[in-house]
Amino acid sequence: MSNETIVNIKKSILHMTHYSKSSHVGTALSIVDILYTLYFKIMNVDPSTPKMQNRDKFILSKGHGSVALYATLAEKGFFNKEILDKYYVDHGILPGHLDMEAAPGIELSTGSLGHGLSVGVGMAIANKVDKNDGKVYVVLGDGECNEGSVWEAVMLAATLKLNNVTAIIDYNKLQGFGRTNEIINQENMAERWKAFGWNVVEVDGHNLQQLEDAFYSENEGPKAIIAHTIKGSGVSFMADRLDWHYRSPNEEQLLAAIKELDGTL
Ligand SMILES: Cc1ncc(C[n+]2csc(CCOP(=O)(O)OP(=O)(O)O)c2C)c(N)n1
Repeated sequence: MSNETIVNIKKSILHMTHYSKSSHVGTALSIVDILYTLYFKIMNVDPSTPKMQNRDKFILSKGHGSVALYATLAEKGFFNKEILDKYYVDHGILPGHLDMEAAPGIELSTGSLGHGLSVGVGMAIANKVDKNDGKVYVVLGDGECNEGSVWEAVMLAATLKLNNVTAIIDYNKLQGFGRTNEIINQENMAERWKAFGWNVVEVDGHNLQQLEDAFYSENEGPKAIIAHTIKGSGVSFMADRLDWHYRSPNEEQLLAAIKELDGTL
């Protein structure tokens, strides 16, 4: 049996991309289990006080997956679900890539890949200086890890032994135009992060127990969770299919996807 909250988040993602005729539905479905685990099991956040001083902070560095974060924040109660209808439409509120001014709970504007971890490491340093015990969580795409700037942040966090930052690599093995490891090979992803001095845990990114255990596991320095995921997870005709990076579901596809998700409850 599926988790109802997760199914609701996935349905919102499908509705938003259908209604706005916008893309990145596969990107978003890839990370729903990770976002659910963070927002509903791990992070210290309070939707009624989004700027709480000692809160944990989440950065979706692969900002083109914005619909997944919008849907999760709405489900958690950061804002009214009706605002989801204002995604990527004329006179809308929620833009295609994340804007930290657009709605409560969005910690960083992202969409230009390769910057989220650097900012997250900066936040983690600031928390150490301020003796603030808030933690920082950053989700990166595997294609995004092609960006050199990611590795500058990785090296700095390891040098400073920042145990208050966790990177989650959404390792779905696809990017916008092909298979990640055929574009720039990162097959031994875990070994790479280990070699740079991070504590690494490798999990099935759709297994809630494995995800939760990984977040709770001990770490002396920065932690990287390599989450093996499936782009388009939960909708059989979208799963592991490159074309759903840019396509949006039409009416028929929307209904078929919702029916499939409802069937898992
Ligand atoms: C700096 C930068 N370069 C290129 C792009 C265009 N772009 C958007 S999505 C994408 C692929 C991202 O792949 P991945 O990080 O694996 O995320 P996925 O959608 O597969 O989950 C690219 C290259 C961008 N947004 N920013």
